[in-house]
Amino acid sequence: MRMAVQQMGVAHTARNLLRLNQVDGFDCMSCAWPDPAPGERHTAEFCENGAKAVAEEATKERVGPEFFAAHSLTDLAGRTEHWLGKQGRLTHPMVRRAGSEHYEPIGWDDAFALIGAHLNALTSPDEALFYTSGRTSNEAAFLYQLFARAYGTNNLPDCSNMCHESTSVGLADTIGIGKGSVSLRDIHEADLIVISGQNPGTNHPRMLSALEIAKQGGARILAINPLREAGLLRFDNPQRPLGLAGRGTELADHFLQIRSGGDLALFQAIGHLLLQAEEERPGSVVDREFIDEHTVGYEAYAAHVRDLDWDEVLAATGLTRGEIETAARMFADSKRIVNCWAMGITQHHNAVATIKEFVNVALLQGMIGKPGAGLCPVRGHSNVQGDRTMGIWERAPESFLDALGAEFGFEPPRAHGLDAVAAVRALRDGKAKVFLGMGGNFVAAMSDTEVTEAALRSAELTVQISTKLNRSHVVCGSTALILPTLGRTERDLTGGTEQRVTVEDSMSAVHASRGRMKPAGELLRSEVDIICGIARATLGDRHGIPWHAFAEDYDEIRERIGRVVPSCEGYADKIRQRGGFTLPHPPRDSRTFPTKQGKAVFSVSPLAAVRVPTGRLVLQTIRSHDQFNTTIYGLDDRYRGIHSGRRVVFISPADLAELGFAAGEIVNLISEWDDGVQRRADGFRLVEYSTPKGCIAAYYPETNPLVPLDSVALESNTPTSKWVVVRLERAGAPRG
Ligand SMILES: Nc1nc2c(c(=O)[nH]1)N[C@H]1C(S)=C(S)[C@@H](COP(=O)(O)OP(=O)(O)OC[C@H]3O[C@@H](n4cnc5c(=O)[nH]c(N)nc54)[C@H](O)[C@@H]3O)O[C@H]1N2
Ligand SMILES: Nc1nc2c(c(=O)[nH]1)N[C@H]1C(S)=C(S)[C@@H](COP(=O)(O)OP(=O)(O)OC[C@H]3O[C@@H](n4cnc5c(=O)[nH]c(N)nc54)[C@H](O)[C@@H]3O)O[C@H]1N2
Ligand SMILES: [Mo]
Repeated sequence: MRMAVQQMGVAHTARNLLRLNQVDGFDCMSCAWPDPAPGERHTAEFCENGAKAVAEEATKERVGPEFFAAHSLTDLAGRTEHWLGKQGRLTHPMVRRAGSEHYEPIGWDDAFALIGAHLNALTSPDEALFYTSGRTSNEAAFLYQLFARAYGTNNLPDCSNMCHESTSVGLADTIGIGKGSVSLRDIHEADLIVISGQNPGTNHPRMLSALEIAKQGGARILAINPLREAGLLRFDNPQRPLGLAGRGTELADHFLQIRSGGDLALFQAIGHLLLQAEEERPGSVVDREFIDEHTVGYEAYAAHVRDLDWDEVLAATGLTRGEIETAARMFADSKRIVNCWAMGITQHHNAVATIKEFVNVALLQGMIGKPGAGLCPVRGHSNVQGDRTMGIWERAPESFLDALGAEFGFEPPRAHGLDAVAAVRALRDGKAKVFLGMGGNFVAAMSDTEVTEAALRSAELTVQISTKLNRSHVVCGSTALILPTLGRTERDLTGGTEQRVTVEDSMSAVHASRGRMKPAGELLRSEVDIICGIARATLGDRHGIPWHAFAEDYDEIRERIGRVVPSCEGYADKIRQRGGFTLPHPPRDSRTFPTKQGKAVFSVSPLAAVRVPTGRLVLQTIRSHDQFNTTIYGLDDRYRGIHSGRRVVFISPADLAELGFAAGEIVNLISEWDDGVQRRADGFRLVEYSTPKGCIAAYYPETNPLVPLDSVALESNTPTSKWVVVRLERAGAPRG
């Protein structure tokens, strides 16, 4: 509340927060956790971090032409992400002309014409990149991919490439759809909830309410994490005033303090133990009927995990056999298991294989497509799942492209486009020249900051459609545009009527979102309006796409979504229903698995613990309680006991002793990657912390300079933000 009132004032705070996640209000932009059914919502259906996200957007501070006249690009490039974000909302379209040290105002039509001229001058449409961050509405996302494809490219990298891409790949291969298979009700009804690689207390606080309901119904919770995250172990429900004062619910019944990257080994061991338990008590653990009817590959999987190398498992996980056996017993004794995960799983080299291992264990026990059970990847950005549904995907399926082409009368490009990592390489190598960012902060969010910054600086044109100032405006192409846009909280009067947009949450529920606040400036335009402006200036009447009509009435866009996007028939009508509707999910709805094989797929992955050379540590890069991705709300991380600073490294007492450092010392981090490039991040304070030996943690984005561009997850190409091998150097020691 303190942060909200400081930024928005008291009246705005009250008005805004009470509309958060209400049926007729706006969707919270702080995470993709679903809302309860319309009749079951609280008056205050938001969390502390949702309130901070709203306050950040509804701030009274403004960044206009005077600001840019006063601050050169060199000046701004020296500021922190925290400082940039705190300057306030962007209010004017601004241009940086080639060679200039300053942004200056530009009219909307001139800005659109400038973009159109650059795009039309490219040798090939594949020299342009159309990035999307997951806050973008379904309507804007649908038009953005339509525009990119009508222009001629599938280059649609998005934040998902750095986030849950490993989930999308792993689930699509095994269950036939890259989305989670549970509803909120399933969480409430589960008897075991497994939470791996996720810090819900900070990043999905409303999930804790669901966990609390489950616990009251008798569910047990198994938490798997290198860190003893506060929200996992104990929780005071802030929605219940009494909960705040009390000790709260003890959440986790069993906690496995696993080594980074050890989850694949752990889940193979659990599979092994479940098969063993089944042999001892036939018919009690493994769901034979489900396996026979709905899966392929069981025999090969069973043979693989029966032959388990326990030494490798113990080395990879850092756990004892007893701890793993306790966890396996929890699986064996449960009838309804929900398995949740987030970035601690997806941002590893072996992420896709790990997720397939989650699927293996779920299939073994038949935990898909029945009440109280399923797979629950917890998405990050509030509409990242919806954007993908709408076609923001560099590898959209042929069937989607066919439907798009048929609806709009053009032949979409068929070659796969570039993802986030490939986009940086293309800019670096001079193969891409124009970068458009629909939201987000690509420069700060991407790995290998120095490489990414140089790549963006080499662009001929960068365009950022944004609400707030960030590093991607400051580290820009020779010509650069900032196009200020409305946020979720704001009234959208595009076309002269009050418009609303739609979003999809982590559990495939789609619903409307409508802001009511006065926009931060008179010149702001909606994302939809801006895309239509750019499209008209670039394509003119090409293909006869009615950009003007789309911007006049978003129902026109929804009509087209209904005709192009699978399972969205009648979209415009369906989203008028109170609370929206839920997209079909064949495995969840009917135990049908739309894979190549027509069944759910057991898979076999090799198990080998990765040994890190002595004196080296594995760094994971995480979020503090006071940030949203690259937006830094404040410099504290209350739950981890950190105040007034972000350049800290969490390290175990054992590593401190072995490496000869003392808590409180300042160190530099040097990344070890075999390509001859020195990657370093200097000036971090060592904080003694409970984390497995050899595994350290520090905040993102400050540590992104350490993540090599080529260090990616197999198959999904996601940067390995949770696995960076580093060494520590005493600050002040000679470099080299
Ligand atoms: N307030 C707030 N909310 C947010 C965001 C935010 O920045 N702020 N970001 C949003 C976005 S885009 C996303 S993707 C989500 C991110 O939500 P999270 O995934 O919860 O975010 P991280 O901070 O990356 O936390 C990763 C967790 O995984 C653990 N971990 C790391 N490595 C391993 C491992 O090898 N095994 C296991 N089992 N655990 C591991 C870490 O200790 C940490 O607890 O949150 C969304 N919500
Ligand atoms: N090292 C490391 N790197 C990571 C991660 C990690 O854990 N470790 N996590 C990765 C993950 S999970 C993700 S999702 C990415 C995030 O990558 P991004 O999504 O690109 O980054 P954000 O910080 O969420 O973007 C914030 C900016 O979005 C703009 N914005 C906010 N609201 C709106 C809106 O409504 N409309 C528009 N048009 N713009 C808006 C504001 O200008 C703000 O500055 O980062 C990834 N990078
Ligand atoms: Mo994310």
